[in-house]
Amino acid sequence: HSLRPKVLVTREIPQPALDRIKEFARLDLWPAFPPPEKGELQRMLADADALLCMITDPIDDDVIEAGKKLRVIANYGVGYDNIDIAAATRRRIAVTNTPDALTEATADLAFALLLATARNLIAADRFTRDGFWIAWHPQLLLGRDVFGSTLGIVGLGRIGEAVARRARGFNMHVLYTARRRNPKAEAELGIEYCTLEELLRRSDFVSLHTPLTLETRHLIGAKELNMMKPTAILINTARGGVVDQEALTEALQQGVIGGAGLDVFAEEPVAPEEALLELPNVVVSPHIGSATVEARTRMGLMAVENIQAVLEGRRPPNLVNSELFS
Ligand code: 8YV
Repeated sequence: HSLRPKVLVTREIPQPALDRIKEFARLDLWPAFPPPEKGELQRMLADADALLCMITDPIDDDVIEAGKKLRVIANYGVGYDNIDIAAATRRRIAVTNTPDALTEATADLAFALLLATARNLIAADRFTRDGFWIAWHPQLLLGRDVFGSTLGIVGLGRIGEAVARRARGFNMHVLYTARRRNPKAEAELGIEYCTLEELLRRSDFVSLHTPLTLETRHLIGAKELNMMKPTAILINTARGGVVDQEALTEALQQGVIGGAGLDVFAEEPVAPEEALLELPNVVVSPHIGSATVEARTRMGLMAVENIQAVLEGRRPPNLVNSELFS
């Protein structure tokens, strides 16, 4: 029995995924709360063959070094900016992620934030509950048209494309910018490629869908915010680091842009600064892009499938450091 490999899981993920692990390995599940700190993670990794971790677990060189037996790091999420990929690759440890599993859920949330921000939905809910609805006024809680507006998508990967598909139903004109043009998506979705600057200047809504990399860190700063329309709304369900959050707060305070719907922040998991929260034209959520029962279950099963593949000596289906197993 003790010969079975050990899989360390840093948070309670959906039960079907935990059950699957027990079919081929020993499960070492970190208790519900608080999450493991670096030292504890290192200690627990000492005899682990596989690690299933989250975006809020920084898996740096030291943590990877502590995993003497470690063969695979399965990230519970599509973005893996929390993991030092180069360090893992040097030690020939496979890193995997969970693409596809959360594409539609995250695109749904991007649209939910877009609609909620454009139509002041959260303020309207609070207004109604708090007993302020004592008269009707034609200027009460005026928002902005979504139907027929222009949407700019920054980063046309799986999630960006899924957002573009939704935008068709709202008769939106969709602009996109990406590292590479995608003629197939242009033809299929009727979307228009342009530079970031042109996209920022023309869009009523700008939605971010890039990974966080050295190239995309603070991609949207003061200069870019100034290119946007004063009525434009910024949506971020990607990574907080893609936006210069201080510059965004300032732009919102000064009316440089019209509003923001944010699921991700410069620092997580903590509430963003009061200066941002007190703005009436900002809607926030605590990184719940993939938070549906279905998506999270798929993510769990996918991560476990990747772990099992590596432990059985097979190439995992969602390998990030593709130079391994080549
Ligand atoms: C996860 C995410 O909830 O997939 C991603 O990149 O940010 C979210 O789906 C998060 O990574 C938790 O690990």
